[in-house]
Amino acid sequence: MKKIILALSAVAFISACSQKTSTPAAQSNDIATNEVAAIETDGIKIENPRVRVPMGGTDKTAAYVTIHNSTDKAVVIVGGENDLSKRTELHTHEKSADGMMQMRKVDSFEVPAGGDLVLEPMGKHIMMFEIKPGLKEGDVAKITLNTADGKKIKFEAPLVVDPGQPAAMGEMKGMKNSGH
Ligand SMILES: [Cu+2]
Repeated sequence: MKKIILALSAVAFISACSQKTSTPAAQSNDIATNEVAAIETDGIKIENPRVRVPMGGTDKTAAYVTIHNSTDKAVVIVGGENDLSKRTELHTHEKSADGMMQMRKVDSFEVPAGGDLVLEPMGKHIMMFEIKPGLKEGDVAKITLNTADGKKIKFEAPLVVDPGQPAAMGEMKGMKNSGH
């Protein structure tokens, strides 16, 4: 079975901090640094992983990433863990009956066959509860996502003050600091 090990260079992480658009794939073959994210699941590629630096006084935050699935089978993510917080949950961000945007815990995310799962501010995200105190920009979270068929998707995500906004939400500037 073919194993794909994806290496994300430090350069890729820096660009993830400052740039909202895609990280050039060409950087993924630079394994000269230690900033390596190993992907154990065949056909899965991690792009633009990042974690929001926790807002002052809170012990929770969220992680975002784009996951590409180049296989012909959907990959279902059923949970995960990380080294900076005690609990990791899968959350969506949806409009409730009264019109407010609310986070909601879900049992799974699907990465469609030949498609992407985009986790982003104001959308689906990886919720991190009971985080370590004192985290700051530049710290790195080691995140593992578990798939329904027992595989693990592992990657490292740098902490950033501004994890960006989805393009479709660009005009909703007032909601930029909603936290998730
Ligand atoms: Cu959340």
